[in-house]
Amino acid sequence: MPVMSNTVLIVGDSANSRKVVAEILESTGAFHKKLYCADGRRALHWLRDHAVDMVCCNLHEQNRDALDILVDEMKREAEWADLPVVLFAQPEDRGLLIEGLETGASEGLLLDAGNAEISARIRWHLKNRERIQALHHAQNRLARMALSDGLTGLFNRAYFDATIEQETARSLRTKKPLSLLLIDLDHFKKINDTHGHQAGDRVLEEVALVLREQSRTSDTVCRYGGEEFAIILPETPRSHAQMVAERIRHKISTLNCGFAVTTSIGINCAERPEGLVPQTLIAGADEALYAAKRNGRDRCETASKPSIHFPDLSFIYPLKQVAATA
Ligand code: GH3
Ligand code: MG
Repeated sequence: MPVMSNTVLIVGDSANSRKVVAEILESTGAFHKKLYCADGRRALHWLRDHAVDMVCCNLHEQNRDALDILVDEMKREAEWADLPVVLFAQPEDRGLLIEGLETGASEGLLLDAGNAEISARIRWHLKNRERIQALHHAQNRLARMALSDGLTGLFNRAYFDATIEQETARSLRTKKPLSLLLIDLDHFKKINDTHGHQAGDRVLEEVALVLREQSRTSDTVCRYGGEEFAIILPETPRSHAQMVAERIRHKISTLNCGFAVTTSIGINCAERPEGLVPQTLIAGADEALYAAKRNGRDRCETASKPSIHFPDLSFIYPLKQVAATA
């Protein structure tokens, strides 16, 4: 049987109880590394610091509560929820194994079950863990694909829509400013028509690189539409957003694509975000972008109106008057 490259964490409250489990596991050939600890609390420390593929516990009446807590904690942490926990017990403690399984352990084995059965069950759980991990990876990859743009690797419009909502809510809560840049390539249709669609695609990739390089990790850089990009800048005042926009405009105008590439950028900032809604922030940036186009392109413009949407409360006044005269 080939030795598999797995790590097991053996939990038992005496050196002898750990040794018994270690010897049984040795015969399975499933582990190249064994870690040992005495109780559930230490087990959680090991799990935090080491990549472990399975937890095996020697269970008896005295440590059942501590191991229950360990299993419970593991099921609550997403990172450990799928880590197999195998309980071993003496034949007279079969009842404890059943209780352990009900608490959430993956397997309960009698210490005298025999090497063949133990080995088969341990290997099944390791394989099952591999399958679950592969599923998680596939799921993460799909989630990334669903939220990013295939050509530039930037976040896509769906991600932008969700993030602008989230950042607006955060900005309302923290009362910190929120800025938005809308960036549109100038006469991009002409670039496509003159140099071909593929050259146009390369320009979009180059521009995406500039946007990434020029923004902070806390900013969200998205492909908003065909040749339009958006950057959400949390906790960023107007003057800083203007500086970033100008830097981006300049960098793009100096790109070496074999032909001139320029952009127009619309900036909007909610300095005091009371009453802010995403639509107002976006509309302001959009108006500023069109002003940049109108004013000759290859330039940045900032929305003049504050990005605050105060609800119309005029209907309250007649009500107040009625209340006052009642
Ligand atoms: P303006 O300066 O007013 O923004 O003019 P423009 O030509 O950039 O704007 P317009 O909206 O007329 O044209 C946008 C062009 O962007 C048309 C479209 O074919 C091109 N485009 C959109 N998405 C892609 C893409 O993924 N790849 C390439 N190569 N071109 C794209
Ligand atoms: Mg354009």
